[in-house]
Amino acid sequence: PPLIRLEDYRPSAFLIDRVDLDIRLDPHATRITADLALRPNPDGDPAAPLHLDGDDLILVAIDLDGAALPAEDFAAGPGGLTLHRPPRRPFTLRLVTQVDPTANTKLMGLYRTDGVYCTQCEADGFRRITYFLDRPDVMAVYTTRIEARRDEAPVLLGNGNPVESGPVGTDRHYAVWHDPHPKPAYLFAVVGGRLGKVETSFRTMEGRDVTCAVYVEPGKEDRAGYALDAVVRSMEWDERAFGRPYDLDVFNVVAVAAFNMGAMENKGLNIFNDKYVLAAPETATDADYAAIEAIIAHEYFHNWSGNRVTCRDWFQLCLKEGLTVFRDQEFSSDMRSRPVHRIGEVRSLRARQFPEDAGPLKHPVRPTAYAEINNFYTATVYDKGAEIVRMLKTLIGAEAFRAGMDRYFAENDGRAATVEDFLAAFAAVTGRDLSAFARWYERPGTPRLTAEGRYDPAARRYTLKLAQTLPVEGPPLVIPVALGLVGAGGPLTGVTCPALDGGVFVLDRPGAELVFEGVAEEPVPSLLRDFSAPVRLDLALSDDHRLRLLARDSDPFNRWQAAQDVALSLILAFDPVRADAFAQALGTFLDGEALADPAFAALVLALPTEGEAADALARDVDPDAIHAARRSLRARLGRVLRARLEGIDAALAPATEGAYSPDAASAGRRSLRNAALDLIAAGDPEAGAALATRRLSCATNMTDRLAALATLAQIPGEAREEALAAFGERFAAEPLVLDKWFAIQATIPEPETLDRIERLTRHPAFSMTNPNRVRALVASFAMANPTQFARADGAGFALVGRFVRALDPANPQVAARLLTAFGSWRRYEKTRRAAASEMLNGIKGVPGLSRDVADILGRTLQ
Ligand code: B3K
Ligand code: ZN
Repeated sequence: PPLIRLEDYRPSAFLIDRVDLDIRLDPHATRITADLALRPNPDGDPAAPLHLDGDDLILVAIDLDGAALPAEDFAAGPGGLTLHRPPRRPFTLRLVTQVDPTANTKLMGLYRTDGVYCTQCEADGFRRITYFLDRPDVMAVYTTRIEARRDEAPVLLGNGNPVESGPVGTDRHYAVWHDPHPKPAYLFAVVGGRLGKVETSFRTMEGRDVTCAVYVEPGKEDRAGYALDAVVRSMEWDERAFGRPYDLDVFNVVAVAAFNMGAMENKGLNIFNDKYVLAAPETATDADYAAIEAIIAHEYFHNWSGNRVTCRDWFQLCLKEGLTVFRDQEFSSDMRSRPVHRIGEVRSLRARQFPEDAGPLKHPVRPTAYAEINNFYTATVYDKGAEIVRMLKTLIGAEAFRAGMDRYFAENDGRAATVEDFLAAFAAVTGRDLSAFARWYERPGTPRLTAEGRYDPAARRYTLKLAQTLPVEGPPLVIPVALGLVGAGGPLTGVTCPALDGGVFVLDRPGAELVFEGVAEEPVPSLLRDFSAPVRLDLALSDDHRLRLLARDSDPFNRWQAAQDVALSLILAFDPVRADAFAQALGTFLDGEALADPAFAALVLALPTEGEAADALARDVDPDAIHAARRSLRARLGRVLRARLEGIDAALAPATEGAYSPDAASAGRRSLRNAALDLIAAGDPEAGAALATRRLSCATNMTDRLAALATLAQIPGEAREEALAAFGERFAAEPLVLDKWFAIQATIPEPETLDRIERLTRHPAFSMTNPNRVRALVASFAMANPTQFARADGAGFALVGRFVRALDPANPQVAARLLTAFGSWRRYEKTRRAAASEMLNGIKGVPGLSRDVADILGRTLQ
């Protein structure tokens, strides 16, 4: 597929100031009349024809300034509309198009899910509704009239504020919405359907009364309260933390069953995957509640970072996504435990972004070329993008960061901006040159930070050498390294190091040497505190020294990291003596503070994943060997720590068995108790199975029920099969719960799992047209069952390949996302590598592949 390049960016030849839409909803023949107020762009090419984007459209009529346009003046097809001799003055184009929402299986543009009409326009879905300048730097004021049969769509929603509504004849009705804020087409949305709602009101810091509502499938209103509460908390927080008030009279969230991703920040009308809205203690886990809170916040925060200030072009995607992820992470950290949240952020960065950045799908946070933009909504753009914003804040300090954000919003409000505009605001408030820092946006790959320390007892001096290396040659990055020295009794005091500013050293050269004076004993360096930069750290430390950090460091992140480092080295090379020393240290840690901060303790007990071990190995990966090593380490820890784990289980029983509350402290207690159960089971499967079965029978919430089922799923036998069957029956009418059940079964690390998956595709609740079902059963297998996905006989790869091929004609975005599971295929040992290559090349031969799949495939094989 042809590439679109950043360097080829040109302003549009025309602009559209106003869009008046009249949408007559119909299951198969929805008619859209669009009145577009166009004018030549003074900054654009004055001689260019007018080309409007289109995708899968039927053109019914076209008028220019009220008169039918002669056929020789334009060319129209499903894929676009060109006016050969457009007026060089302001003019109005009326377009009538027709679409079939029921046949729209791509879930882009206007489609129907469970009878509800909804839209998805980012990145390029608006062109599937009408012909348009479908690019984010063309911003217009929209007025939308929606008409439908009242019985089919009693609720009609659009962007902005409701203006009027009323009957049309006997069985139809209409509603008009007006959005005063100019916006790009990707933020357009309409919804029509039978929906229930919960609502509340919020008064902004400016005194505006806003009606906030969450719309869900009728009958599920009692599961929408947590999302609604998260809306209100997000509004409060964005005022407090960033001074950003809401700017319309209504804020609507709609949950739909079939959605390609998590949610979408359409102006005033956020549309959500129902998985990230619906929650009740019996159906949602603590992790679900946390994800709902984070995604509600994320989409709401886009109202400023994305909507009021949008992107000039799609290369600037991180401008809204990285920044908004940073903002939602800060929100969740304020709502929950900051250190615990930070560890979660880094775990997911390492699980998804590090491998991406090390494989064929790697790209700069601001890409320079793309074939299919929907393939660039990646962990790199989102999560590494957020890390860049975090580093900027670390470098300039919280106050300057806030001042820079204020300036960025003030200067770019109503504009389509670039990464340069963002950095310029911070350069202006700090007087600093951020051009070297900007390299983070340009350079793909994860930098490596190497560190080596030397202690001179006579001089009471400690010297620390730091060096950075990048996967690709080039000038150095600006890496903030938060650090400190830890002695046998804890962080050392009385130490001086002039190169440090507020505990942070800024490594902006290939290498540097830091000298600490007044160091009374041999210290252990605690580097990259709070994970101050998205790099891989190479620092040779003994287990004793690492375990000193676990016990004594003041930085919670590095305490957790120390335990992870020891565990990872034991997974990669097992040693019984070291393993027992590690178990001892964990025991001491648990005795001292497990119950004081259960959420943190649960994270310390969670060993690095098999994926992380594979990522550390980087080549000749044998997932079976990693799995076996990790399993035996866990078994050993489970046995050595058995009494303590049982003690934790007993101590937390009263607190976790009472009434359910989704707050972070309660969730933390549940997570520690469930981590204890899982580790007991690792050490003694028989006892674990009995304990998990008992836990299942008395669980009062989905968190505990699912945790027990997940533990049991790892233990082959009757008890597991009975528990799985009972769970499947109990929740037969709950698709979102069955997704968890599909996922648990798809991730069982046993060869029979392939048959199980085939069987489950015939389960009445499974559906190839609902992305959540496909992700639960197939993406979970591909992304979270490393031994079976990468079976040496290639059967796991083949299974996923079949799903990619079957999905592609109907929903290319979901198919392409599934295919990214092969991103690390070259890192396998040679048998598996050959099997993966064969499968990928097989897909390559399929005629008519979508651009989405062809793009991922081409880059993966390259
Ligand atoms: N902006 C949307 C993602 C759109 C994905 C398009 N393929 C949700 C979000 O990041 O907030
Ligand atoms: Zn976003």
